[in-house]
Amino acid sequence: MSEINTHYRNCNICEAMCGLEITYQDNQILSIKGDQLDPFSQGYNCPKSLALEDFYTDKDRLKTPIRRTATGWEDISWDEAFSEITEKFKGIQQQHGNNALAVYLGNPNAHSLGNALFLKPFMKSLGTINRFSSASADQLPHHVAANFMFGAGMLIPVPDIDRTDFMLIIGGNPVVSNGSMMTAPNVIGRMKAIQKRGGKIVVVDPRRTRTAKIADQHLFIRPEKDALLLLALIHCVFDSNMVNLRHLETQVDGLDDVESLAKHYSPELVAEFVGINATSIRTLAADMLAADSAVCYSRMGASTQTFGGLCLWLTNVLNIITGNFDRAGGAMFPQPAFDLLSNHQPGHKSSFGQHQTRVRKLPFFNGEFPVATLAEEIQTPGEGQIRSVITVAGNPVLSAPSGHKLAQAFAGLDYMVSVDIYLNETTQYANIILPGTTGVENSHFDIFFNSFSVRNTVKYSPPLFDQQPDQRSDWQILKQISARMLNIATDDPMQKITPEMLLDMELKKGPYGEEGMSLQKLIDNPHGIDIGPLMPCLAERIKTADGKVNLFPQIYRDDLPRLDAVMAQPARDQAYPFELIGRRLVKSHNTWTQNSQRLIKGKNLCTLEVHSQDAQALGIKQGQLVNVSSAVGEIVIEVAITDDIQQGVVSMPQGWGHNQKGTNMSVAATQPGVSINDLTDANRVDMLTGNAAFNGTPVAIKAA
Ligand SMILES: Nc1nc2c(c(=O)[nH]1)N[C@H]1C(S)=C(S)[C@@H](COP(=O)(O)OP(=O)(O)OC[C@H]3O[C@@H](n4cnc5c(=O)[nH]c(N)nc54)[C@H](O)[C@@H]3O)O[C@H]1N2
Ligand SMILES: Nc1nc2c(c(=O)[nH]1)N[C@H]1C(S)=C(S)[C@@H](COP(=O)(O)OP(=O)(O)OC[C@H]3O[C@@H](n4cnc5c(=O)[nH]c(N)nc54)[C@H](O)[C@@H]3O)O[C@H]1N2
Ligand code: SF4
Ligand SMILES: [Mo]
Repeated sequence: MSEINTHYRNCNICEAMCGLEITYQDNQILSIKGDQLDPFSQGYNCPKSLALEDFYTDKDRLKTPIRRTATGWEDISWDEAFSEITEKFKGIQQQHGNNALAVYLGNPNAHSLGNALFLKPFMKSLGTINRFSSASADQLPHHVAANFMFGAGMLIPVPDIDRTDFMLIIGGNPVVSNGSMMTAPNVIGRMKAIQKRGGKIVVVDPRRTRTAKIADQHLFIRPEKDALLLLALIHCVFDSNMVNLRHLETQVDGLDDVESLAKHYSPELVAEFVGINATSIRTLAADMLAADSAVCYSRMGASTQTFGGLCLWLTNVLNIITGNFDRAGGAMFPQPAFDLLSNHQPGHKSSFGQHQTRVRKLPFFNGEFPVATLAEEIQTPGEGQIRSVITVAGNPVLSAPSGHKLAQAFAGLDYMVSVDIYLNETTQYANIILPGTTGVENSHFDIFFNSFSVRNTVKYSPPLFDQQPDQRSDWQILKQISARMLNIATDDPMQKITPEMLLDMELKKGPYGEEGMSLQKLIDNPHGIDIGPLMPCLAERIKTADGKVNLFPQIYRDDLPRLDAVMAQPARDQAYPFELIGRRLVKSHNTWTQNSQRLIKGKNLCTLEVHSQDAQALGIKQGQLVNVSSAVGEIVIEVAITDDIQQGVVSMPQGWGHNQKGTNMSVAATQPGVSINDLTDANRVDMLTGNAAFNGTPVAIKAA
């Protein structure tokens, strides 16, 4: 046995980028703790990070390629797998055109240095425009707003949580999720610090979440009415003559147009629909305006709904007109050491709507189509039909809207491949599964989350354990498929490129390159390097052609009649009188961490939260099983009665439903839960952006 060693790395599970201190001996992990010396997370870590050990040792995790046979699965060599896959892909593309092959990219890609760097050439080598990803089940409206207002989809303003005096959180539960599109390790500590310095936090959510419970004020809102609330808040800012663009006075176009629009949406007009009375709306606006600095932060509750596009645009508008943009304590742009915008020319023509999906005509953006359309694009015959799919680190059967229908679509494909570590609800339909290394076996650098971070920091982590000779990392798998698709020889110099080489190049060319930023510098500083708080930088970073913020892009103007129409509709669907929303749990991450015993042990948490008065009216009791149905599906789930949810709204966790035959996640199967996406309807989308609308899915409930 060798001696006990210590390794420092960032956790790769969620967006918070927590620094970890891991002690190990030979190839065994002994302990995982928060790294006190990480300048950003300062010792914080959450219970999920301990499971990095479990994913590493998991007996169910795949280590070599497997191929589906008539009776089960067989191990095959990497070479055989790559040969078969590329031969099949080429055959299908020759016969049906390049776009007959589609790619689905899941969330862990964003947490992987190698995947983030090699997916672009991988896509190019496949030559298809059919890319789908979890982004359109998540944050697409954020990117669309950034694209049209600031000229680049990745130019995302983040709340300066460490300096703000007033934080309005709309549809986010960062105390549980640890923050999203807002990388902020120990977000709970950062929130408490707002209150300690005399600031205030207000949460707008149909559920009294853990975040709402620590906030100074919680306002229950009806699902999917946030755009109306935001318009009313903007109305109040104009109404009280408090518009103040500060240093952006000459840099914002469209202020007058926003003013004429907002005139119409008084708090009195929207109150009934939103479920918040006009006085409370006016007080909320006044509180925000009275604070020295303030920020409105909207997340999943605002983006995964039928008006996600409008919500994220209006959130930016509110921050801008209250003088809380590009300013300490407001919404600010990070300046990451690896700058994804370094090659982005101002005035670059956006790809939004360049193509449309074949069946439903939803827009293409940022290299992809909405995942809500994937099943129909596979199942609808005709020119351009998708016949083959490769999933990379994604589980859309559980994560995409109407996932159960996507399962049927996958079952009918000519050929499917999955790059994944588990035989799960999605990968079971693959002909071949290619398992990459994961977690502590990989090197780590957060390309994306540094771009959404509340502080500019930078950190690289090498792999903790070497990969075994018969293992491949995801990026090696992607590269090998690319090379074979393009018939590139194994000794081609391109084949020698590693993620580290590309990272070093980008760091040197990035904003701190001249100050000596490089991979070596990061290797020499294993706890990470603090660059400092976010700085005003709009003038340098904005990518619109004229360098101005477009406060009222045309696409939103065109979308507003759809919002107005809502106010003319009856509030409830007669057949499906309840509105279903999702919830995240502290100890699970999306669909894939449930094979860790330490994370799933304990009582069943996959329950349907129902308000006590609704339960009484329905005659249902705590712990009872109920049948929940929607326009597309039906599940049976245990009831949890609570008053922490708005009447008429019910909530269940997302990411569950590990009860399917044909999967091999043995621990997850002991506490399988049911899938919320057997109920969510792929036909419900934000028509503007194409993002899935999970929130407010109409459902009916009856005793099972
Ligand atoms: N109803 C509802 N649906 C939702 C949501 C919701 O709130 N409500 N949330 C949405 C959101 S925000 C997201 S991001 C999506 C997530 O959607 P997905 O990305 O499709 O789902 P994940 O559970 O993240 O799936 C990760 C997959 O990657 C595999 N995996 C894990 N680590 C690795 C690795 O290192 N390499 C490889 N190759 N594979 C790996 C896992 O086995 C799993 O199959 O779900 C969305 N779906
Ligand atoms: N523990 C844990 N952490 C995670 C994840 C996880 O699965 N588990 N997933 C990670 C991922 S991929 C992401 S994208 C982030 C998401 O991070 P968050 O957005 O913070 O997470 P959610 O819990 O989905 O928060 C959405 C909130 O919106 C509310 N809501 C639902 N409908 C509406 C509505 O119509 N209007 C309003 N105003 N609110 C509404 C819900 O009640 C919920 O509280 O979390 C990340 N972190
Ligand atoms: S909060 Fe996220 S990044 Fe931090 S330890 Fe937990 S899972 Fe990992
Ligand atoms: Mo996500």
